[in-house]
Amino acid sequence: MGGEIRHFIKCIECGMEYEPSPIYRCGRCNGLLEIRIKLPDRNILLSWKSRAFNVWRYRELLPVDDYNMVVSMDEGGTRLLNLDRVGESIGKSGFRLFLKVEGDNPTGSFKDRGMTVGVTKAREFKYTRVACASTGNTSASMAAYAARAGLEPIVFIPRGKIARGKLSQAIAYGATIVEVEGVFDDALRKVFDYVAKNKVYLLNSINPYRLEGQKTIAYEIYEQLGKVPDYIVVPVGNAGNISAIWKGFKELFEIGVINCLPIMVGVQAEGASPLAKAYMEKRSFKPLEDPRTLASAIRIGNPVNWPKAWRAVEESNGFFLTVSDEEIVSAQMKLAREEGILVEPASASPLAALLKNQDAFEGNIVLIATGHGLKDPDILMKWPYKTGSI
Ligand code: AN7
Repeated sequence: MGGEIRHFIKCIECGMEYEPSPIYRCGRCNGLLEIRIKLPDRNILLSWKSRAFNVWRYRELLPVDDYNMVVSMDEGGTRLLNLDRVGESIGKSGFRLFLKVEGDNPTGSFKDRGMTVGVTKAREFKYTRVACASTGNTSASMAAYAARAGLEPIVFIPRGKIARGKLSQAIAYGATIVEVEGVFDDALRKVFDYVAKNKVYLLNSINPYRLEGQKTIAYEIYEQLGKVPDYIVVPVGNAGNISAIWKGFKELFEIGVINCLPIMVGVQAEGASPLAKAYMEKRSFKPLEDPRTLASAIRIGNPVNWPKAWRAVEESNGFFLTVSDEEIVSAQMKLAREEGILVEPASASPLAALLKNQDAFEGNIVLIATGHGLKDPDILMKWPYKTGSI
């Protein structure tokens, strides 16, 4: 693949179109941007089948024209495991649970799918530095991909509020760490300021290229299940991932690979649920000043991508749910102790939401486990456990 440009950028609010370029918001109306790919026809499935199971298997649907530029670590291709034991313990007939294990990715979270595309674009656009604000996983992922590309990573994090596993990764991969007082939202404001004044490429999920990598979760689920699931349940923080997964399914539908779409369900932690609450209460979105939850990955009060996530849920006839910290930890323990799968707290929120709202679901349900359990060891050390003497 070379030469021919197969995508453009479009504002989701006013429809303004842009050439491929390093922009983050519409110059006319300040709306969020999305990538529009010139879609191939459904025969593309055959090419996919002959390739390795990873993000770049789907390269025709990714906004990179020169495949030689790609910065990759064989990300994606994560396991889709059944949760039959958990399913049986619920004791409800007519449904089957699956978990998409995104902790399988190179740095232990779904962010790697976005970073392989985002860092590739940074290189194409000739940046030498990349930056992000992060609750942890984005910083770990960006730092690793930047290292692999020979770029300089700068991460803005809320001081004292990111899990140890994640901060230690960012340090290990050589990021410059900028600690910001406050919460994630304060760090995001700081990084917006910083990239406006410096030649640094921004790799938060407001960057529409990053979300393109993340949409491959949808393609993989379709291929692994052999059909479209009835429900996709996703933890929501900055609200990029749920938007990306929905975009992935819509593209498969437009190509004609699938003829139905899943219902999208977004889950937020009760103390950090500005989007879920606004949607459930049928009122307009208002950011939350002081988000609180032990699921630090999704401790976000002003999700940048809320308009995209709102639309994803609305278009799919889906809904938002909230779960308490106790429900999150109890779901996290259930996954570990009944299925042998360790995920981080945010990633257990879909199971917590399902356990709490069983009657809202039926058929094949895919829960997205966004990050690995070892990311946040301090939480695990507080779990009760049996001791024995031999
Ligand atoms: C494990 O790393 O926002 O709704 O800065 O790490 O797309 O934001 C992380 C988010 C879910 C929410 N699960 O995804 C960051 C960051 C885990 C996460 C989310 C995050 P979005």
